[in-house]
Amino acid sequence: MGATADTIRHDWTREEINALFDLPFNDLMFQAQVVHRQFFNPNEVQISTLCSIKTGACPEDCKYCPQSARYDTGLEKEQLMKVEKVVEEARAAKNSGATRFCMGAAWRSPKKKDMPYVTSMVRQVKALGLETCMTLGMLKEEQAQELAEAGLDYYNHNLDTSPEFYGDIITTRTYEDRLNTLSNVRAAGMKVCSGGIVGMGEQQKDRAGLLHQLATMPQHPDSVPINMLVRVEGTPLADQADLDPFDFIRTIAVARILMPRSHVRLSAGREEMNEQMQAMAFMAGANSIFYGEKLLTTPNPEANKDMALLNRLGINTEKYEVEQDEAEQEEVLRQSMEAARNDQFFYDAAK
Ligand code: SAM
Ligand code: DTB
Ligand code: SF4
Repeated sequence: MGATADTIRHDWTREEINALFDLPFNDLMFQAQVVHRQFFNPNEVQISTLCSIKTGACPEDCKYCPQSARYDTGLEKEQLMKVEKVVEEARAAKNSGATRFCMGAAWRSPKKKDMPYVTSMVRQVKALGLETCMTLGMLKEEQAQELAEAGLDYYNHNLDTSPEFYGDIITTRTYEDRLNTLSNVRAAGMKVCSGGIVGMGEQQKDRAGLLHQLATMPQHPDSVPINMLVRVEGTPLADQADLDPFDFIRTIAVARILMPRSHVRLSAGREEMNEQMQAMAFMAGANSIFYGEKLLTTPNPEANKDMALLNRLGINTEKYEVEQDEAEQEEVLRQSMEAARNDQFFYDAAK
């Protein structure tokens, strides 16, 4: 059933997806490798660095999340980070080898007053020659357009799990809300990053249900993060039982087969995985990682350990080509910083 460029399917059925999950492990891995090699260089991974631009005190009740105001996880709540500080972190991420900078905010959705700041972050981070990604919660059509106009490359908004299991995890926003945000992001012309979390007590049919939703979208998400639950003390899922590591790898392999052209990200949870398991995830078709010592609020493997692992596996990092040279990028950065200072001036004056 080898997929080719003109046989990318959007009509996968739940039965077909369940059948992939039920394959003997080696058969599933083989199929995933065959598909992976048709669409990607199997020895290349894309690397993204995360930055929490607004931490904690989130009004939503996602049971896995250390940033929800409803659970006491000992997290200091913070204001929206200053644009200059974000740019500084983006520069450091670039210098340590990341090609995409993902900015996350613990919001239900951005408020009107936040938009000039976040669009200014996008312009300035982009001017450094990095790809930009944001995850700010739900977006209305106009907000998606504003971000797209600022040049945002990717928007991350996860479906998290199957429609059936979703209500056990989040009650403050619906599955439909999430699908609406994703279609607003697509309509605005940005790339979609959407995936989910495994290890929350869901069943295999829920992992199949999540991938079914993603793989039957009119256009597959360009990037599909598969997170393994990071169990954080104080959250309702803190004592969730271990997930069988092979079930995690199966989820990656099935995602690879269903969405051959998408980057599948071996996302949160690597701190708990040994190197063999990470290597197996790459064999199953994962070709992107979060890189840098911290995810949003929880630890991630050290950058030099990751580089050492990639070296040992003969895996190179994917390049991101920008059209401008360094001098032109610096000039764009200077101009956008100046524009940002003006925005700030008008914002402060209007307060
Ligand atoms: N507040 C925004 C939202 O939820 O849309 C953006 C930030 S939120 C932290 C982004 C994603 O991180 C969530 O959708 C979830 O998939 C993932 N996430 C959060 N906490 C996690 C955890 N403990 N383990 C694994 N993934 C997690
Ligand atoms: C995604 O799918 N995983 C990232 C990113 N998108 C924003 C977040 C993982 C968060 C893990 C828990 C934390 O560090 O707070
Ligand atoms: Fe808030 Fe996002 Fe965490 Fe849910 S996942 S509590 S929306 S920060």
